Amino acid sequence: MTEPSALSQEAHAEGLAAYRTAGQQRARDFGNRGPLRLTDADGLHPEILGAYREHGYYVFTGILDDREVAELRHDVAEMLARAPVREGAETDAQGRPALGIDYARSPYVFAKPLSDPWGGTEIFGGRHQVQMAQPAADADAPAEIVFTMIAMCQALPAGLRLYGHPGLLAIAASINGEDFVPFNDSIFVKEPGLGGAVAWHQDGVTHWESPNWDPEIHGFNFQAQLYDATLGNCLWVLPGSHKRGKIDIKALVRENGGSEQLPDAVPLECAAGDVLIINRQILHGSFANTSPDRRTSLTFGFHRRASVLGVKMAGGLSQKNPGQRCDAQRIFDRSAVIQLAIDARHQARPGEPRFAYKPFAGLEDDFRFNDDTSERFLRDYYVKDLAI
Ligand SMILES: O=C(O)CCC(=O)C(=O)O
Repeated sequence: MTEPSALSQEAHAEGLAAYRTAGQQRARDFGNRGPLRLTDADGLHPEILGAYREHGYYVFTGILDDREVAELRHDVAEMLARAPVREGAETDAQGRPALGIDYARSPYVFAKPLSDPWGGTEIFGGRHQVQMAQPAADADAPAEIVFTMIAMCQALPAGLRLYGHPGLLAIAASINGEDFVPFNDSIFVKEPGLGGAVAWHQDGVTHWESPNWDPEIHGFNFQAQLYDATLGNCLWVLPGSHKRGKIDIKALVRENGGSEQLPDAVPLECAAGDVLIINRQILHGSFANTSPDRRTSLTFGFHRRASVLGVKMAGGLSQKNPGQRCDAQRIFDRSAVIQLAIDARHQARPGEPRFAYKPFAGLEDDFRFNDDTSERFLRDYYVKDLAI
């Protein structure tokens, strides 16, 4: 049995207060945020692309309209309500069959409230090298909470439509090329007084020692915010660290007197409807949510095709059998989710311009979103995530 944490939630929040305020000022100095601006050719504006490439992140403000935010909140609430009562259970809190019992893999990842389940472990290649502080949860808190959820495109109708967002896909094409391919998705659920920490880490497993390594070889993630991501609960990044290669995080923490409050990092505060992007190689993490505010972040990423083709797949949230070599068929099948998402979005928002996804040019009619294509390409799509 583990000892209960001696750190109260109040002490945890107070201990971070000065660091947060200083970080907020640094973030303001960087800027690196604003509305999406595209060129006449529908590419990301070169100023934004340059800022992203330089610092490894960017916050796009006001990307999702109120309707989209409301639909996503509704669907996420429904998914949470349908979670199994505990890990491995077959029914939800209302006794209904839990969502995902017929999925290839349960979409729910559980953890102890306010814990850092990956920090200091070997999970995901040991990338979360140092565990964050784990404050004590309230005495009446549940023994375990939903920490993150996968299968966004299958489980959430609005999540699939988000995946087909023309502005976001234009960003993906500008960064990774018009033949860009998917990575994976996960929804971070950070309820006040319950949501856990994600230890400082760099994503990416495969290419650190590749002869053709470069700062963008492990792709990037979007993070769409369904509620304001506040100073007390948001994601933090160390600007520019995506260019430094693999960082010895243990040494960084040691040199920082053992403190997880890494110097020079910045908090990525967002309003509901903002969507941030982070280079997967940037050093990033988040603290246990001892704030009064909920954060729900839909996280999904994209790669360059050349980063995954012929490459052995790494483990990941959705990957049971890492080590398979990624071929063109796997890329095609997994990328079909993008094309179905574009069509699902078009059906719901016929007046909005549709993104033209180059790898499916000419195949649009075969990849309309309907029962047949859902069964063929959406069911358990995440087992084909392109994890590197
Ligand atoms: O949003 C968070 O708190 C963690 C996100 C993260 O670690 C990731 O996307 O890799």
